[in-house]
Amino acid sequence: DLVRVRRALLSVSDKAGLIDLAQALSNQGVELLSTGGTAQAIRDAGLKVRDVSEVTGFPEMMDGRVKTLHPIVHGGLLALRDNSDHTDAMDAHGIGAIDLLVVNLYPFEETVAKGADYQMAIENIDIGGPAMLRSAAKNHQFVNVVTDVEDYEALLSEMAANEGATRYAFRQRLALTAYGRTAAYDTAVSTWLATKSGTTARRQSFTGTLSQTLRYGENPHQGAAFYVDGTRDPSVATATQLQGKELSYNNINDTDAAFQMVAEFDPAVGPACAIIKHANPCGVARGETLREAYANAFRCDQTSAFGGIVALNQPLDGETADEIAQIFTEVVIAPGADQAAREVFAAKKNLRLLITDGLPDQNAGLTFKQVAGGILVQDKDVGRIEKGDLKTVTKRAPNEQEMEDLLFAWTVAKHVKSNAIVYAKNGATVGIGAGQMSRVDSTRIAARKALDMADVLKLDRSPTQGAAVASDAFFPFADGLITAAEAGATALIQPGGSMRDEEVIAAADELGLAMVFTGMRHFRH
Ligand code: 93A
Repeated sequence: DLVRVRRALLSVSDKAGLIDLAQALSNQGVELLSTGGTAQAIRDAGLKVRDVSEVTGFPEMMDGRVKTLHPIVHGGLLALRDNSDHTDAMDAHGIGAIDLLVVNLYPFEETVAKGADYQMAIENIDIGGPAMLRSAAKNHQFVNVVTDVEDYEALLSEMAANEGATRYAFRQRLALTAYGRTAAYDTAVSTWLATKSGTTARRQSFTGTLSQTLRYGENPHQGAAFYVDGTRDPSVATATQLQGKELSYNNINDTDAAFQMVAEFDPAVGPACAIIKHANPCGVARGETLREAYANAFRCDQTSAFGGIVALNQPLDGETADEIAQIFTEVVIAPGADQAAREVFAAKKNLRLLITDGLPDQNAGLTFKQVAGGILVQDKDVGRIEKGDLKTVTKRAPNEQEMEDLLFAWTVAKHVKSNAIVYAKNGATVGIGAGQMSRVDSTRIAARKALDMADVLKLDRSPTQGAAVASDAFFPFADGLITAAEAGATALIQPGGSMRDEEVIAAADELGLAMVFTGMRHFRH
């Protein structure tokens, strides 16, 4: 199954590593063929190379749209070397075998990401490159196909280990990489066209490009990797890591949850902080300063915050970094970090600091969820409730502070796994109940955790006294509401729409609570 590499065609947009590769191939007596710019670069480095146009007898034409789309090229890639019909055709038409193809494509994704106009994007759709990659990959029994600059070295060591030849398994691995690349490429084009025509949720296919092979998945016995979809919206995928160990699978998941949560709070309105554990907030708060926002968020559940993920809606500063550095934190993500903050964290070698150039877009996008046999796609939950959308259903209407806390609690509840119950006071969560199968359990757990914090903080009453409570979906019975009232809550926000709304409202009136309906629900599973 060994294939000796004698003739190679190189056609690359990304010229990184090209000359080293061409030199190494040339040293081993491999004949080099190449297209315009690639041939020029190789020639400039003093190496011998033949132009594809000379081999095909056709010039590159139509602004390069037609360069390699020729039977001499595709015949050389596709011919079965052990089939006499094929070799006869090669002889009859002067087609020479090509046993190594090195191609990387016009940078379509990068061009679009840079905000290129329509025509510019269209010109960056590579046609000849993917055609050759697919031809060579189909014929991997005889042909090596390299599309990833990172595989140049792998190719050279494979050849070095086999006296200038490659083994079948190696070529097969290259072929699957090539098809993965062309599939991702076409999906990027399709996705871009979908964006242009405004039909994002109806894309024909989805793809991701391998960004990082992870040490393991959710647990050490699970293999894992991180694939990115090429979108440039600020996120854990596009963030720059300034320090700390490599992110783990769980870190990436939790950091995403944290950053999406904190992005609900407009930095122009004021600082906000979210602390996340296992994809659920364990403290979210606003503050006069970023440091205060962190401190307020931390006070919600100091126990859970240990080893958590912290997200901020404004660039990290020194005094906030100081405060965060008081306990063990896995990851901090923020839209920037000043010099003082970087110096504080430099001493904390294990802390991963990620910075972005903004906050995620909370007004658009899609979310994906894998189920056995498929992927569920939906619009991101961009639902937002303002004061004017609310309907007061109790005799008492919320006062100003309650109203503010209701809207705050509601915003947090959107990012808590269902059934979600959030108690908030003075712009900070004081109790969070997440992920329970019964709503009343979430209500109890949140109140119970707040009591625990009262112990830790040596308070003479529970922080839920006078709090506002948000429920991500309607209370099916009055029991949850009664539990919240027993914990000292005075106001509630919930979608409404239960068969027993009347009963729940009556209970609220009896307890002197103020309750508003949103008419919108925020399930999150
Ligand atoms: O415009 S194309 O779709 N038409 C072609 O026939 C063709 N052949 C190779 N683009 C084509 N290529 C691409 O040109 C390769 O995929 C590569 O990205 C690029 C290399 O061009 P140059 O060697 O001129 O820098």
